[in-house]
Amino acid sequence: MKTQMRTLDLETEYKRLEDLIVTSKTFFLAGHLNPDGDTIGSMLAIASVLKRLGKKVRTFSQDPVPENLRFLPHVKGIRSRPPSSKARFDAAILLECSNPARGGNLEPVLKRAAKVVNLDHHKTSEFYGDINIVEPHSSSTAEIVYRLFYNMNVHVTKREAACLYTGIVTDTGRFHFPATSPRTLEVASRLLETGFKFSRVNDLLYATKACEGLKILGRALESLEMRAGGRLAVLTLLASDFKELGARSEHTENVINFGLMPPGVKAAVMFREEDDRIGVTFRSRGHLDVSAVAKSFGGGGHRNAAGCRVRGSLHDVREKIIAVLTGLLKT
Ligand SMILES: [Mn+2]
Repeated sequence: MKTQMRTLDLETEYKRLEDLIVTSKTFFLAGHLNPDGDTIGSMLAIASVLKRLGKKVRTFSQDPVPENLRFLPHVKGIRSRPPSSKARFDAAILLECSNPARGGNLEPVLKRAAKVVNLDHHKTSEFYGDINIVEPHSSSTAEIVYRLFYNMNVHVTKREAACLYTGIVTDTGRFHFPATSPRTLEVASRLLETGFKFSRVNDLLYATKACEGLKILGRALESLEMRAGGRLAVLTLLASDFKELGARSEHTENVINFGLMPPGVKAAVMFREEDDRIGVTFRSRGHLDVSAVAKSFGGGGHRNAAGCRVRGSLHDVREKIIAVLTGLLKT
């Protein structure tokens, strides 16, 4: 692995990856920790195409695939155990990993791989691969993978289309976020033309939720408080809420986004009372940088989406963080 200049010609990199695919026989595919729809969808689509081309493929995710993605074809083939120390691959393709550590403990297998490929759309990518296809303006890695298949004249099957569509629709928040481009919609349209069960995929992704998840959402919404003159929404979940409803913190995914819904809200914060800490999730609109707040409490994230876990009582942590956010919202 060597670090390369960011000025690499993208077309050349695509061509080099195509050549690598043609000349290689064994592939290792890995995504990032806490995998999402884009990581898993892209991985499964590439694995399927490679297998159709007669290649041997090993798919790997150190963390388990989230429950709502387990309907994807061949998802059970994704292993959480790293390959043995004897396993050697002609190519290792990393999806959505700004650096190899994002994929977990991949160092041993990457060292033994003849070539490492970095396929990503995050602008923080470190160009660690022998081949780097990094497109920060792409809505998703799935959109990049579609372009690769298109360049290779690969006909996309219904199942592969369902995987790539899942990547695009989840990463764009259902074609909602600013990274959604005319090209994104064009790719989605081409995928739809394959005739995969579009409505069924949407149903499984967006209209299916565990009872515990629904109940904890209800509890969180009931707790909604408006602060900072209506510019800050606060959601609070107690340890007793989780216990009573049989819910776990994974059931609270996306709950924070409801906090941004009341008109006039600039930021939302959710507090979860956990065993020894308070889990805090932030969302904001526009220029308000909640990652800076999260960072000052030992966490991190993006400008508009961040989180941290803080020691202390719910009351103290809550008041401290609300005070900081209220201060920021005054300016
Ligand atoms: Mn992505």
